[in-house]
Amino acid sequence: MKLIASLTSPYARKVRIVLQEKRIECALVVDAPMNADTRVREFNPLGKVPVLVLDDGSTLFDSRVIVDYLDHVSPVSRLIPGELRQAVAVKRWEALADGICDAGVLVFLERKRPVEQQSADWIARQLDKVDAGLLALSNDLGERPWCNGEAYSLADIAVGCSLLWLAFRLPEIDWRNRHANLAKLVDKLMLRPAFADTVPQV
Ligand SMILES: N[C@@H](CCC(=O)N[C@@H](CS)C(=O)NCC(=O)O)C(=O)O
Repeated sequence: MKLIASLTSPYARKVRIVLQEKRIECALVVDAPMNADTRVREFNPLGKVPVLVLDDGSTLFDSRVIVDYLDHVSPVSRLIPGELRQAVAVKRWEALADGICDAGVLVFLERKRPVEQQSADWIARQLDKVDAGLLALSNDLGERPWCNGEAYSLADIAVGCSLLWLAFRLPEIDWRNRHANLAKLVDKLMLRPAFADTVPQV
C-alpha cells in the first residue's frame, strides 16, 4: 500500500496522522500536484492528493474515503465510533474542518494569481466562510476535552490539520487569540507524535 501525498496538504496530513495513530505501515510517495512533473493524475483523475494505492493497484480518494477505509481495516485505535449517531457527529466535525481548508485553499490560490487578476470579493467571500467555520468549531467544542466529548477521534485530527494549515498558509487569521479553546486543543494535539511528525514542509 502506498500513499501519494504532498507534504503541505492538510487533507494528506489527516491521512498520514490516521496511519500513524493506527500503526498501519504504508509507503509515502511525495508528489506536489501543482508541479509540472506531477504524476497524480495517473492515480486520481481529479489530480488531487491524497490518493491511497492499495496492494491490488486500486486507488482510493478523497481523504474522507481513505480515513474511513483505514479505520475499518484495522481495529487498532478506533477513530470513528461504531455507533451511528456518534460516527455521524465525528464525520460532521471532519466536514466542517475540511470545509474551512477548502475555503482557505481558494484564498491561498487566488492570492498566487497576478494582483490585477485577483478578485477581492471572492477572497472576502472565502475568508468569511473561514471565520464562520472557526466560530462554529469553537462554539461546538466549548470546554470539552476533545471535539467529540471525552475521547480523541478523527474529529480532533481533522480540526487540528485544518487549524495548523491556516497557521501555516494564512497566518494573519488570528484564530488562536479569537478562540482560546481551539488554541488549547491544538497545543494538546501537537504533543502527539503523529502531529509532531507531520508538520508541513516546503
Ligand atoms: N476533498 C479533497 C481535497 C484534496 C485537495 O484539494 N488537495 C489539494 C492539495 S491541498 C490538491 O491536490 N490540489 C491540486 C489541484 O486542485 O489541482 C480531499 O479531502 O482529499
